[in-house]
Order: sequence, then C-alpha cells, then structure tokens
Amino acid sequence: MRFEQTFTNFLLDHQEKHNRTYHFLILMDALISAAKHIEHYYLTGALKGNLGLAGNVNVQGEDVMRMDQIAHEITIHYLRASGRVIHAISEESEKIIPINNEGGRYFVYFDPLDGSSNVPHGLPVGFLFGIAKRNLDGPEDGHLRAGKDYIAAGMFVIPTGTFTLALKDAGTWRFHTDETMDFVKPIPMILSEDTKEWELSFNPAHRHTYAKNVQNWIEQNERKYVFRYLGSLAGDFHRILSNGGMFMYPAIVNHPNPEKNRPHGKLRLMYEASVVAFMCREAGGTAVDETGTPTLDLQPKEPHQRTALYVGSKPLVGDIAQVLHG
Ligand code: AFP
Repeated sequence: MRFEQTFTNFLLDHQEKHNRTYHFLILMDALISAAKHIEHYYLTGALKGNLGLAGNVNVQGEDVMRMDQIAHEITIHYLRASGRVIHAISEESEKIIPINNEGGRYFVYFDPLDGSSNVPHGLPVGFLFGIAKRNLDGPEDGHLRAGKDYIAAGMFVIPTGTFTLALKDAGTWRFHTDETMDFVKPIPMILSEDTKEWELSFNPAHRHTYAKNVQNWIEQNERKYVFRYLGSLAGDFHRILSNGGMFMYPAIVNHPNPEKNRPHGKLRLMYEASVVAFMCREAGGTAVDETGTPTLDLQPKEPHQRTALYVGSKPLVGDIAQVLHG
C-alpha cells in the first residue's frame, strides 16, 4: 500500500521546521472543513435546489446565488469555531465581521464562492482566502493588510477536489483529495519557463473596452500563446500556475456605454487579486495593477476595493507592466 503525505502532516512539518505554533494548523483545519462542506453542498446543490438565485443583491450590486450565502455561512461558522480569528472580511458581507477580538490571532479575507456565473451549470468555482497575522509585538489596530503582509493565501477549486496553498517565503503547493477525502500529496508549484506551455486568459468579450495600449499589446502577443478562459478566477489561475502565462482582468475604460466603465477593474483586491498575486509570487511569478504597481504593494483603503490585475509569469507580466507604465 502507498500512503501519500497528508496536508496536516505537511503543515505540521512546516510549522515545526520553522519553530511556529500550532494555531495556524487549527485555522487551516477550519478553512478545509469549510471548503469540504461547501463542496458537498455544491455537488448535491442541483438536487437540493441550492443553485438558484436567492433574489437579492450583495454589496457589489450582483445577484446573490443561494450557494454564495450557504458558502459564506459555512465559512463563518468554522472560523468562529476555530477561536483563532480576530475578524474576517467576506465578499458576501458589506461590513467587517468581528469574530474573536481578544483571543484571535489572524485576519481572514475570503470569497467563499467566486465565479458565480458558473454556479447554475455546476462548473468550477473558487473559494479564495488570504491570511494576515495580528501584531504580536504591540497593540493591534486591525488595519486592512496589503498582500505583502499576508502570511498565507490559498484557493480551493470547487468541486474539483484541488487545494493550492502558498506560505510566506516558503513556496506554493497543490494538494488533491484522496479516497478518504483528505488533501494529500503536496506538489510544489513553480511557474513553467517553457513558453510553449504558456497560456493567456482574459474575457475576450471585453477586449475592445480595455485601454488602447493594452489592446495593442494583446494584438501583438496573443498568437504566441494558447488562450483559455473559464470566468472563475480560481479555475483560470489554477491553469496559469500549472502551465505559466498570464491571467488578466484589465481596467474597462472604453466601454460604449461609459457608465459601464470600470476604471479600477472588477476584481476585489483583498480576497481575489492579492490572494492569487501571493500564490503567484511564491511560485516564482508576479502581479501588477493597471499602473504597473505590484499588486502585493497595494494598500487597501476599504474591504471591497477593486483593482485591475495582470498575474502570471514574470517575463509576460513584466512586458505588459512596461506598456502600462508608458
Ligand atoms: P462572479 O462571481 O460575479 O462570476 O465574478 C467572478 C470574478 O470575480 C472572477 O472569478 C472572474 O475571473 C471574473 O469575475 C469574471 O468576470 P467576467 O464575467 O467579467 O469575465
């Protein structure tokens, strides 16, 4: 019989090697329990009628699917039960959610069901999260952390049974579920340098609404790479991590209906862009916003702030960053 290393053993080794406490293990256990629970609801959702619209809109002005609410509630339950979280920010809640201000040690920023246009089809969605730690050396003011201050970030691609986790200054690993539903077999993720494998990923329906310099860059470069787009950041970024290339969600500045422009992009900084930028950095890649500024340096001013995003292999992101700077 062959036994693969479990996620828990992997993390235990990591914490012990770096002389760390077990608090982070407890937090990760909570996130994994939440993800498994969400996956279960998602897999059985059509039969239970959980994949329909809930009939109201969330803080971003989008329709809330019933699954979004279920995923949010499941995650908050497990974070609360862990006792390790000071406060959380969720895509599904306008306000910061206080959890354990006195005893908590971590801040968790998450989107429990990202890519909701895939929900009615049962296609992949993401559960994305970033984690920062309270200031252990002095008073904690609970300020919103930039991605460079995260200690970990990860994503579950639901319902594929895959989990990717990046740990600060240590690397990015991918896990798969085994027959007992444990995440096992850490695979180090390092962005491929083989340009033949690289992929480009963006919503082609929007391309004529991008800034002219971005449109020109696409025209000059797109034929060199394979094109893939799922419409769920976790799924699209999952491929970029495996094959290299670049995912982008540029600012929308040339929409025929100017009211539909999104000069700050669509993606949310704290629980989408910074999360994938962190995983990408730990896998040897990088990410920038519409001004060419590194995504991980962007200091959030409010929990649901948006940003444009270019994330992936360093040479590609560096190339477009030059165009953006210019
Ligand atoms: P939804 O949850 O509203 O589908 O948004 C998903 C998302 O934030 C991200 O996961 C995708 O990469 C991106 O938006 C897709 O947006 P478009 O539908 O405009 O391509």
